[in-house]
Amino acid sequence: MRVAFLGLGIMGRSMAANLVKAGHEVAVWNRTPGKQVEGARVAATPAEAATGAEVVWMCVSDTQAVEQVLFGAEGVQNSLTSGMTVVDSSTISPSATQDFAQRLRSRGVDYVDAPVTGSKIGAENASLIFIVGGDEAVIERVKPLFDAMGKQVFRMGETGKGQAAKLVMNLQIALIFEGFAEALTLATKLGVNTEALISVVQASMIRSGVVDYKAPFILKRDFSPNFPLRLMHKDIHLALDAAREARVKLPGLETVEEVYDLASEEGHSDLDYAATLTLLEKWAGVEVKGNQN
Ligand code: NA7
Repeated sequence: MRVAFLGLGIMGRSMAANLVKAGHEVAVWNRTPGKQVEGARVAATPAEAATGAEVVWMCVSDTQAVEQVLFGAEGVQNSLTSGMTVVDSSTISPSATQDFAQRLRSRGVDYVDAPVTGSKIGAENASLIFIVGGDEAVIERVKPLFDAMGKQVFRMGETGKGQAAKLVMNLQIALIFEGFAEALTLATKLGVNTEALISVVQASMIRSGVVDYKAPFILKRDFSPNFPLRLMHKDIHLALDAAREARVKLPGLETVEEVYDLASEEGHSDLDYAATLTLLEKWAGVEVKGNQN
């Protein structure tokens, strides 16, 4: 298929590379020039990338970025053709998603929200899970592209439902990780061996994929970003905004938001969200260690 891929960040770059690998004809664009993907044409603007494309796929940071890429002066809106499909793998506001979809539909363009879970490693290995909202027939049409970048597609309902589901997924990741980080901090203060604790956690009913993913990095004290803290912080805000719109109270997430506020003030925004642990460690006066360090 002819695809325009917009946004070559941690996720987008590997996703576009996997489209090229699967034999699709890919044009890429990134806001800051200089980023490229081997085998793809580099475009100067979103509009130029989208010219002649059957599918426009976005993976940019937030709601405002998606709006600019679509409707900005050099945005995709200048190259829309009837029958085109726009897919958004950024994690953004569900209500803004519905608005963008409506504006594009009025021009004969289909819209699918397809945020992902799987972080950097999932993007690199083409093992992402897509959490999708949109028309079934449209989703089926772009299936070869989903297959090239991921391992599973879950349709959650109509447009916006993919984003809504993604927000509540990340709500859980943030809370589960906070629980794990608080447990490691208290355990260290109480003199419990970290690796022994992780073994018993993973053998018990509280075992978790979040712990599987994050424990090796924590044991190495490697807080380089797989999923940057600033993006999880954004998703916490999006979930709290959606909760306010729906008049739902989320006291756990409100508390975790404060931890992310403080971690950002400490300058940890570009580290992995696992770096929230370092804040707990600082307050407790301990450092969580593996057996090797
Ligand atoms: P990154 O690595 O922070 O990449 C973000 C990308 O978004 C990057 O290409 C940015 O371009 C681009 N961006 C940011 N703001 C804008 C605006 N205003 N206009 C156009 N492009 C923009 O994030 P990830 O790849 O980890 O994640 C991407 C999404 O998936 C995000 O929603 C996550 O929550 C899930 P830059 O290179 O900075 O010019």
